[in-house]
Amino acid sequence: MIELPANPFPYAFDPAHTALVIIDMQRDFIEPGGFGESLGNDVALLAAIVPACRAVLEAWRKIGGLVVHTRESHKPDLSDCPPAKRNRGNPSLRIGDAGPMGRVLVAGEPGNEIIPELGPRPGEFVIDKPGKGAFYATPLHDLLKQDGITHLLFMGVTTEVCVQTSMREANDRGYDCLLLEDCTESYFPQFKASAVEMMRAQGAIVGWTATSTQLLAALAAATAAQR
Ligand code: TIU
Repeated sequence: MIELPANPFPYAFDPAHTALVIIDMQRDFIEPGGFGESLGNDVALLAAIVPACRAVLEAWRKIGGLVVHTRESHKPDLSDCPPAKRNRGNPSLRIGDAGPMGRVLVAGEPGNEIIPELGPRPGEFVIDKPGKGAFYATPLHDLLKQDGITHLLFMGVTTEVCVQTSMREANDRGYDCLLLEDCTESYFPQFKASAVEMMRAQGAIVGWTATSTQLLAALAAATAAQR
């Protein structure tokens, strides 16, 4: 077991039963011209977490941990996109419309890809999800159960939308979840701060939070102890 300082109390996990879940680090949310910007957001804030996410991903790969990437992604015929989702907020570009990075939030389009810095490698799970949560209408829970996964480490965007929804879904399915605070971001800094606080409140009602530095130190200490 590896234990690290976390909020509201230390978090312990066995890497063999833990997955790193990276939520929606897609060009559609992080680069100009995609879905995030079409909703009226300034996308510049989100790119700042990429180096910290990359450091965690590399360390996690080094210890042989399971990696899950998700993409908010719809089928080209939009049969998995409820009209309520497509029309919500009267965005400048709706899901499925052609934008500067291809059709917005549609599988296979350039904007729908995970940013190259965090691109998936063979053997890692890539989950296309039509909702905000990673478990709704996806095979994720079955895949994690087959691999004996009980603990999830979360990174990605945006904190209070897809990350929080996914972490709540995971918590209800019995996983012990840790959110890496500096590896998640929102278009609204106050929403990130509130989401982080509300998830760890009430004795980790949704899960724990820690920094990437705390996780990386714990992984390094565990690796050194094995030598
Ligand atoms: N709009 C917003 O903050 N987020 C999303 O629509 N999707 C994700 O969080 N991935």
